[in-house]
Amino acid sequence: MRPAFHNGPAFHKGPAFPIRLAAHLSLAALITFAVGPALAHAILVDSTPAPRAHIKPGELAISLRYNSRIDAGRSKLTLTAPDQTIQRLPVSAGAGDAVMQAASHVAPGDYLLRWQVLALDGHITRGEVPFTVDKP
Ligand SMILES: [Cu+2]
Repeated sequence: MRPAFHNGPAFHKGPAFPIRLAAHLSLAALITFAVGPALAHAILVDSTPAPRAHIKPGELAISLRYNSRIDAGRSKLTLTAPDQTIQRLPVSAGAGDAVMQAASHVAPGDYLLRWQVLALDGHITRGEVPFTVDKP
């Protein structure tokens, strides 16, 4: 596991205690109705494109899979293009709510995907997936 995949611990210092407590209480209510794996903050376990992958230009289907369920609606994904412009990509939930999906159109150059996800335990994690689009 590359460190860049999971720099969540810094976020654990984030919200003040009462906010954190409230978040956990409301999430506990949600969890009562959830059937699923044990709670954990989300760690990226698989991605398309893979980190440092070289891919072809054109339509790109992005898929990020985590070790636990995430709230895609409160997670976000940005794509930094070779010219350093940053675009926020609309995301949707994938299989088992542990996958975040998006799409983009890419031309040759170096890109950086930045993800930030909210897991059901109320913790936010984030990371980066750099990749390169080769010339056709
Ligand atoms: Cu956590």
